[in-house]
Amino acid sequence: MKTRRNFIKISALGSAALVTSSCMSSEKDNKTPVKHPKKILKPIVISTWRHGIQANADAWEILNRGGKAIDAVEKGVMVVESDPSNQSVGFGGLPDRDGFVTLDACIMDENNSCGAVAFLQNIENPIAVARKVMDETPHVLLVGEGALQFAKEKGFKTINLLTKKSKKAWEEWKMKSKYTPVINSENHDTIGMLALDSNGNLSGACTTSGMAYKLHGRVGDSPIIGAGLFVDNEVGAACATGVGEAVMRIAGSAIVVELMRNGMSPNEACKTAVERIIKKHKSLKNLQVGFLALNKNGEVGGYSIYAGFNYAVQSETQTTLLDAKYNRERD
Ligand code: SD4
Repeated sequence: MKTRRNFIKISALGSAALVTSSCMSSEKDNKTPVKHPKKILKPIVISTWRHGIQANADAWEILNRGGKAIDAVEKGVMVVESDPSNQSVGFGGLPDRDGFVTLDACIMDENNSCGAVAFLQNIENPIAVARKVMDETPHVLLVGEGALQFAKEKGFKTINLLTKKSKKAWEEWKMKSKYTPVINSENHDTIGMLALDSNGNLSGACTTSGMAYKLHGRVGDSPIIGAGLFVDNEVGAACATGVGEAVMRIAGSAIVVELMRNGMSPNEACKTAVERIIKKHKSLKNLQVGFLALNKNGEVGGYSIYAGFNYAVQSETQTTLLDAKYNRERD
């Protein structure tokens, strides 16, 4: 593991502190107000949860030397995919109810190009396969055996993704679970990452082993463009974490971007999307969802149903973990 950067925890700062806001001032004659454009905070990278701190650090190495957002987000999330101690993403992820670790990932750049893989097994870095789908095929999404075959053709090595620790957790789950997948608001922590590079271009990546002990074959929101991730270089980017079924039902990340297009701040857009999920579900028991957003000015925001969602921010001036605002405390 690489050395972590100096790290300052700042709670619930919100986007305001990150960007110099627009101001009105007077021309020489003191009559005509001139609107100064917002100072754009770039480059900047943000990602979901505490594991985003290290991921941001890796992405920052690219952004800080003037590299592209798409390369930064791919490299950034790979560090979490490859970390065996992380049981919700990539290698070491918790398996489905039959003991298979199945991975979902997608990536999207400033040209609306995108690539994704779903239900992919035995590959350590699904995001890199998604990038190849984007760059080297006319398609957006490959799944299962076909995705694996494609990865092998592109030279990816196969490995066993199920670590001893995750196998043990699964065996314990089997003893008490009666083979029934349960939605548990703690058993899924995707990494979604959004970046704005020094050229002002946005990209995003999202990767996960999905909900622990899910039905074999289940695919969540994370590889679905518009649900787990969406980027529109004219407006902003968004990603989601939490119960993927709820995110897919409202096309979550696409909605967040559209709300920003209509003038909302990243925080307001995430909040409005969460409120839509709340409205559409009769029961919110264990239904944790969090959205993260970044706009063209480098403003960031996050919002979740329940308290507890946080996200990491890295810019020239900040290395922080922010607690997202939320709708309610846990039941
Ligand atoms: C899924 N959304 O598979 C993913 C899991 C997750 O934070 O995000 N966790 O439903």
